[in-house]
Amino acid sequence: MKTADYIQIEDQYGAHNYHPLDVVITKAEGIWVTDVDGKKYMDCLSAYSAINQGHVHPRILNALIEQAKKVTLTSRAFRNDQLPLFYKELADLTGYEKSLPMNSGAEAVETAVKLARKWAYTVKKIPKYQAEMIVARDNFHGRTIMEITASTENFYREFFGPFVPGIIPVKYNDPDAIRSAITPNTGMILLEPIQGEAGIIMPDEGYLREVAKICKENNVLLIVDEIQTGLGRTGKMFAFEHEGIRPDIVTIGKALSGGFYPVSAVLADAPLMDLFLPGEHGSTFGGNPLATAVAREALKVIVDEKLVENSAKMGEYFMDHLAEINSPHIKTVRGKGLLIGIELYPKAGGARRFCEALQEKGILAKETHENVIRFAPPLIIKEEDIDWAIPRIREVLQMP
Ligand code: IF1
Repeated sequence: MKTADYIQIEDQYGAHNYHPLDVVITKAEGIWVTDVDGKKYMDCLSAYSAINQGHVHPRILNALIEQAKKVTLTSRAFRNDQLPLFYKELADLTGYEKSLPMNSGAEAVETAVKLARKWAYTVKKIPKYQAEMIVARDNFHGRTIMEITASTENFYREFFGPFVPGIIPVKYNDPDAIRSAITPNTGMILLEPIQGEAGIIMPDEGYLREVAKICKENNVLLIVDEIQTGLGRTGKMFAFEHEGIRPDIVTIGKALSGGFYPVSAVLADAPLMDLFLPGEHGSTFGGNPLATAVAREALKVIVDEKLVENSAKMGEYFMDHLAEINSPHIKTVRGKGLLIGIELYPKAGGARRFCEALQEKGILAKETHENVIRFAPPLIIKEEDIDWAIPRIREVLQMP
C-alpha cells in the first residue's frame, strides 16, 4: 500500500482528533524516519520531545526486549525487581528523594495536583475543598478535564465542561499577576518552565526565581511541569535548572522511556510524597517492570551519551544558523537547547504551509498554534545533520 491508501483507511476508521502531515512512517532510526514510499525525513519533532535519545535506540530496545521476555506487568498488588531500581536511580539522578510512576504525562500532572491538594488540606490546613491552584494562561498540561479546565485555549475546552473548581489562570511571565491571585486558600502554582505548546514561550530571566520566592513567602507549593522541557531538551537535565530553583514537585514523561512506552513520574521529597497513603492513588500499569526497565535504560542513555550537553551545544549551533536566515517571514527565532521555535509574521500565512514545504525537502517539523514552527530534533543530532538541514530550511523560509 502507498501513503494515500493508509490515509484513506485512517480517515475512514479513525477519530479525526488530529490533523497530521500526510507522511506515513514505517521505520525510524536515530534522527531519521522513513515513510511507506521509501522517502527519508529528518525528525524535527521527536514526538513532542519523547524521542530525545533518537528513534529505536538500540540500548533501550534491548532493555525492552529482555524485560518483555521475563515479566511485563505484576500490578502494584505485588512487587517487582525493576521498580525499586527505577526509584533509586531516578532519585540519584534528579536529587528528589521519591517518585511516583504513572503512564501518561497527563496522569503525572493529575497525580501532582492530587498530592499538592492533599498537602493543602492536611499540612497547610486550607479548609477542605477550597484549595486553589494558580496556573499560567496559554499553558498546556494535558487533556484531562482538570487540565483543560486549567487551559485558556478555548478550542481544547469548549465542549468538555463542566469544569474543575479552584483553578485560577494568570498571565505568564508576570510575578505580580501571581502575587495578586494568591489568597489564604492558594495551595499550589503549576507552571511550565518554557511554554511548549503555546509556541516555545520563554519567560524572562528571573521569572521562575521570583515565582519560587513568592511560593516560599506564601507557603504555596511550586509544581513545575517538565514533561516536554525535561530530560535534557533545553540543555539542562531540567529546564528549571537554568533558574537555579528547586520546585516542590516536578512532573516528567515522554523521553523518560525514549519513546518506547508510556512512562511518566512525579518527583518530590519524602515529607510530601509520603502524604499518599497506600491505596489512595495508583494505576494498573503505573510502575510496571517493563516500563521501569525501559525507563532505567532511557535515563542511562541520556547520561552516558551526554545528551544534555549535546542539547546545549547543538541547540546553540542550530539557533545561530537559523537566526542567520534572511527571510521576510521570520519574526523571531527563540528557544533553549534543542527546543526551538521560529515565529512567523501573520502575513506569512501561517506555519502549516512551511511545514508542508519542509516535508517536501525531507524535514518533519510541526506548527504550534498559528505562526510558530517548532524544531525539536532528537538530542543526538550532530553538526553535520544541522548543516544538512539549514539550507533546506532557508529555501523554505525564503519561498514567497
Ligand atoms: C497532544 C501539545 C506538546 C506537555 C506538557 C503534559 C503533557 C504534555 C508540558 C501531557 C503533552 C503533547 C500532547 C499531545 C501533543 C503534545 C503537545 F501540543 F499538545 F501541547 F508537546 F506541546 N505537560 N504534550 O507538553 O502528556 O499525556 O500527552 O503524555 O495531546 O496533542 P501526555
